[in-house]
Amino acid sequence: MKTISVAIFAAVLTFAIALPTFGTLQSAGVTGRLLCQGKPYFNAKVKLYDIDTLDVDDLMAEGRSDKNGEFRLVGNETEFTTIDPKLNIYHNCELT
Ligand SMILES: [Ca+2]
Repeated sequence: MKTISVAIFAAVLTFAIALPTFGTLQSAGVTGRLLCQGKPYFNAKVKLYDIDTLDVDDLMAEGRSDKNGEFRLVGNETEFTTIDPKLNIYHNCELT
């Protein structure tokens, strides 16, 4: 009985690891310019994710805004269903 339990566990693990290799490779990109109180916002961290409902969102790309406040991200993800991109912007710009 103990041998059978180990075999089942190994099969489930293999399926979970093999799963991301199926599906369709999809891409998403975003470009933008960040301003803080009308001035270019330099060095803000930006991250492009694919929102997942059953597990942690997938990070597809990350970067920082340049001296003009501009950024550009392009990333890929393999999914069975259509990817659901989201952009996170990390900044310290305070609106007054
Ligand atoms: Ca995903």
